[in-house]
Amino acid sequence: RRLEAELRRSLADGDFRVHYQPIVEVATGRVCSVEALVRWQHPERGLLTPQEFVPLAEQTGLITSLGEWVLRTACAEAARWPGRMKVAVNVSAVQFRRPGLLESIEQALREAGLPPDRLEVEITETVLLENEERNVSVLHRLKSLGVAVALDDFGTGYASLAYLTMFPFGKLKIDRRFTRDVLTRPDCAAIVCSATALGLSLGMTVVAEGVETPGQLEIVRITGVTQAQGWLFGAPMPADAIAGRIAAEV
Ligand code: G
Ligand code: G
Ligand code: NA
Ligand code: MN
Repeated sequence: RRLEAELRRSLADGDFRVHYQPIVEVATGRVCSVEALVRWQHPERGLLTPQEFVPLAEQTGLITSLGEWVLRTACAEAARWPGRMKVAVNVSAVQFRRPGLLESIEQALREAGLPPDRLEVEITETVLLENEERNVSVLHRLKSLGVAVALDDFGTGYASLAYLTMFPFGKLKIDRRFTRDVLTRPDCAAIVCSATALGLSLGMTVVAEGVETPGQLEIVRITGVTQAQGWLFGAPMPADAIAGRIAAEV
């Protein structure tokens, strides 16, 4: 397919960009972490979002090279930020299942000179569906390296609650579809509330994704959510913009 060839060429030509979205501490409103989100600066079609090319990158296996590039870029960028700001990088199922994942993470940290405790890896529930023993081992090895692992989009996949006891997650990210309706739908409010209680009682940091309004923030604050991410605090932005934002905070 044409798009596949273009994806391959853009990887070689350096047409991908990493944007960064702030994640704030609910108690203080201060940025504590930043999520790396890939973009494709397409030569003709402009800036494309992951929905437009990540599925194809996964089907073709190109997601592994792309993911490793995002990892190296995000670690190198984070190493330049003042303070001890963390960077979170998404790892897809295909990339996670490939041998050499840990080596590529260690190499990215080493090349950037970034301490491992400043990197977080975000995975979704679907990443863990196959090959349980290996997944447990990979996640424990990441933990012993000092790299935190976040369970992304919590509540939208096929995982069972048993996953929370099998894998050493430091962080639970409540999917933005629950945050969106937290003020208007009692069922969503109940899910945010229970997921937060569950995460906190298991010793995890709980993040509400997709916080867009002060009203939503107030609810998640009362609920006890630790950190929040969303347009209220900033949309994903280019590297120089996030660096300015971080510098203004420290
Ligand atoms: O802004 P947003 O459109 O960036 O992201 C859409 C989706 O793409 C999210 O589910 C996000 O997790 C995913 N995504 C963004 N960047 C990356 C990346 O570098 N690797 C992988 N595997 N997924 C990403
Ligand atoms: O799936 P993941 O959580 O990794 O990806 C984050 C996605 O959510 C990105 O596409 C990002 O642009 C988007 N996003 C971030 N903040 C908000 C928000 O406040 N509202 C909405 N609707 N989307 C958001
Ligand atoms: Na994510
Ligand atoms: Mn998410």
